Amino acid sequence: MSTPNEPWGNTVDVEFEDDIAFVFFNRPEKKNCMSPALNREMYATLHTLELDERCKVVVLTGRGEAWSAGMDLKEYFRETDNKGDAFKMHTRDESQAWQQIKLRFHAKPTIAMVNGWVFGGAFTPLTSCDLAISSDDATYGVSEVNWGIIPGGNVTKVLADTIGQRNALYYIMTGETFQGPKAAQMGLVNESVPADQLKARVVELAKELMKKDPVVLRSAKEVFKRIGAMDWDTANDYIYAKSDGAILRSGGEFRNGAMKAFLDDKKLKPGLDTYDKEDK
Ligand code: ACO
Ligand code: V55
Repeated sequence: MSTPNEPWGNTVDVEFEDDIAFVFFNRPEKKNCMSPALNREMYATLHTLELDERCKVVVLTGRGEAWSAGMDLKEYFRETDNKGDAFKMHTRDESQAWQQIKLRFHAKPTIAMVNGWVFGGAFTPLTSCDLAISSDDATYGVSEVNWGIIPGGNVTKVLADTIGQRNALYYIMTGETFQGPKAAQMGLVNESVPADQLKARVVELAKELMKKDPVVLRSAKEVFKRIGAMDWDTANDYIYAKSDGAILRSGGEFRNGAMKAFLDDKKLKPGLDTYDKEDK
């Protein structure tokens, strides 16, 4: 049941396992398409998980056959068409808030675990996740053109940034579907694996991320996501500032311990292994 401290439980669900929060799009009967209510619940859920100690990594996945079939054509488009501009813009903001701000810059590492259908607007949360592992049998489609709109919600932007002009325009203009292996080949996801290995591979990856200094991991991804819009000199200065900031905020214990293990104790090869902070 959902409680005031746990804002999920309706259109979004959360399961904790192995220090991972599995966050589910939870409208399986609607192929997990994103309604205004889901967008609000997803924001509240992700925001809450930033401070939840049971969550060291967020895995975003879907209940049932879909990851997410995109925006809800009925509740997000048709039913907001006649409610006035202010309402429409408010609804859009709620979608952008969780997909492009909260998820993209989430305090914890995020992995998309793509279990099924991914259409249209779902490409935005997909690419907002730091990493993505797909099931081979997941089906993707930039289907907007099939029903008469251009890809909005920054779908075109995220496709240009991930799969490049040739692939992006092909799928934007044809609306054809493709499967997990093609998604991996284009760089839309990191890997595609057989459905029965999907969760195990995601858990393995999450555990690798958990070995790192979380403050450093957060700064590293934030820097990557922000520098695209910067010129060379600004990026360099920003990266130094974030680098110093991360050491200050983390206390530098991990970094200094690792240097000692490598330079003094000769028991770590940081090129080959992650420093184990328990192994002093
Ligand atoms: N918006 C609203 N309702 C949806 C959506 C959606 N994006 N996707 C699925 N549903 C609903 C269906 O209307 C249906 O509702 P009902 O049971 O009340 O009739 C229910 O989910 C189940 O869907 P079916 O179509 O019956 O399931 P099926 O397995 O035959 O097909 C598929 C699945 C291929 C995902 C199909 O539902 C579909 O094409 N969905 C739309 C995908 C899409 O183009 N999304 C929009 C992208 S553009 C954007 O996001 C801006
Ligand atoms: C999409 C379109 C939108 C939106 C969110 O194409 C996603 C996907 C046209 O508005 O607000």
